[in-house]
Amino acid sequence: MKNPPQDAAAKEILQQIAVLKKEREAVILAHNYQSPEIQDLADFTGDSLELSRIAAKTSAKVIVFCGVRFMAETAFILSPEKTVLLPVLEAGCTLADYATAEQVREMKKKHPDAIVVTYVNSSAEVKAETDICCTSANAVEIVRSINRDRPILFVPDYNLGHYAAKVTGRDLILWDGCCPTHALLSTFAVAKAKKKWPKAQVIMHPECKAEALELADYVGSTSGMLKYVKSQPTGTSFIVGTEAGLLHRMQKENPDKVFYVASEYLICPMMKMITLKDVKTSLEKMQHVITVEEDIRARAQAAVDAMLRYTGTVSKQPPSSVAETEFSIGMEGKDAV
Ligand code: CIZ
Repeated sequence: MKNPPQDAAAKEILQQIAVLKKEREAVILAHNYQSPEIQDLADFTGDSLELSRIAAKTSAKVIVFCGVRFMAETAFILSPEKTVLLPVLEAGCTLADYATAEQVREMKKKHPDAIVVTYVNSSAEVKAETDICCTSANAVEIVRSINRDRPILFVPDYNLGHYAAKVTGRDLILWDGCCPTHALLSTFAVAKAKKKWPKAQVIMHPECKAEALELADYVGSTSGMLKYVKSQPTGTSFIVGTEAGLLHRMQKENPDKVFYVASEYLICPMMKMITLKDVKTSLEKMQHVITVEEDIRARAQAAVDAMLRYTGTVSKQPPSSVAETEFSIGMEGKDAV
């Protein structure tokens, strides 16, 4: 049951946020994994690719990024003239922490011909060592677009890399990192959910382990899953194998369908750190400002822009001082990077 005093308090905070947002000329972006109240408050909700595009295009002076640190960093990388705020500084990403710039440089020495493809779930320093970034929405497309005679080092998510390798038939050099939330989803848990809801389709995120993905009817990013469920007939039910925050948006946009989370453990503690009060305080005190040192930012921007160019959007920044990467000549497919 709802608690009326709490509702009144939340309403008051929401009003204060609306006033502050106007004063600061701010836009609020929320990742699909954020808590329902944060998703409902945001101007835009999406995956990291969609939010990167919005961050690159918005005319707002301040971006309040309700997500985790690498996402706020990416927004700053694309829009250094804006103030990017991360309401909770401790909201990090365990997957991103699996790779340091130093480790990537070491791997590049071992594989000097390799194209470095880095998942956006990575630090700015790691992006700066990268040829082209990808998200879970375009990892397959990006890998497929690289000339077959070039080896590919895929950083830092083993499972996403493994999935992209399987779909494209490419032999990738994989990094030993993972998202603990997704990697913990076992085949046992998925099989149990299937037994409980036998008519439901199983949709899963490619950060899950390969053996669990074998049980899926559809594999895709959060935006891919949202599109997929929309395309299915009224009354369809789904077992959802990704962070539970996505179910809020799925149910809101598809009231005619039924969603079950594949496991009660599909909760990323980092993604759940930001509260309404944090957003208000963030706008009030203009905290926590996320910046990236210029040399690193410019190199990271080249890698993010390479991805955005490939998927049809470039950041508004003037071309970075970083030279076009030589592999661009070797790209196959549509607009070569
Ligand atoms: O790319 C993203 O935003 C992540 C972390 C997951 C997804 O599939 O949206």
